[in-house]
Amino acid sequence: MSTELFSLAGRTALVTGSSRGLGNAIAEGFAAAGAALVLNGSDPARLATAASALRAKGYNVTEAAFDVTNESAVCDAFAKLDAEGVAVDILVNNAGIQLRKPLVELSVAEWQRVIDTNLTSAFVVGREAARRMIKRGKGGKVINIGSLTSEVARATVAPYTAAKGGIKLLTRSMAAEWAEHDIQANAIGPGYMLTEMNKALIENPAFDAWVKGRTPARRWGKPEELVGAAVFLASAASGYVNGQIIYVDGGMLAVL
Ligand code: GCO
Repeated sequence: MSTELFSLAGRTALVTGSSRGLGNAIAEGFAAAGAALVLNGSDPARLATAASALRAKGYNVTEAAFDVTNESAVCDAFAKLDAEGVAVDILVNNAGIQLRKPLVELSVAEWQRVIDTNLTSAFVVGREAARRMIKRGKGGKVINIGSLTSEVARATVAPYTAAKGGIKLLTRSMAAEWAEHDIQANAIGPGYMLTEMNKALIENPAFDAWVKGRTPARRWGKPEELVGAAVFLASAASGYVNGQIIYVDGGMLAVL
């Protein structure tokens, strides 16, 4: 079997929230598979640093600094890419935040900020990308980043869980409407990964022990361990895969 099946050569991938963490790891994996990159982040300085690091490795990187929760900023960013002749073939809706707080202490504003960042943004950015993919008539790929909390809940992360549960069914909704345009919409559900967002958990001995005990692999996941699933879903190898979520979680969801 040719590895061409997994090549992203000639494709352009936009990964939201790709200045660091899971998004940056996925973006670098795409570049190594041949894709040109559109990196996104809300902090222009951090985005520029991330872009420089990838360019230093010889990769083709465009920077798109925009806040995924701001619809007009998203639309302006896509209009700018249009003007620059940058056509997004692969979209990864990765941008997300975490807020750990009991429901009874949560404000509506705090709830809304998580929902807007982790779920609504995937709809808005996905809509803008899909409009262009459909118009171009060459198909495309949408990969939404879910979570273990797309399936199960953990106390104190309710807005994140509600958003990630929504991501699972938004992915299926995207598949329902866009598959006929040869756009495959799927998701990846990372397990407990070694990221900045999880720093407080990683550094908490009791939580660290819980993750290692609860996960069959007996360890946290590394961001680069998402690259295989991401490249699969971004490549021709997944041309007949729609509406699925692939868990990269060391087996945590598979066991009690
Ligand atoms: C938490 C973590 C989780 C992980 C991940 C698990 O507070 O429980 O942040 O949400 O980040 O989403 O799949």
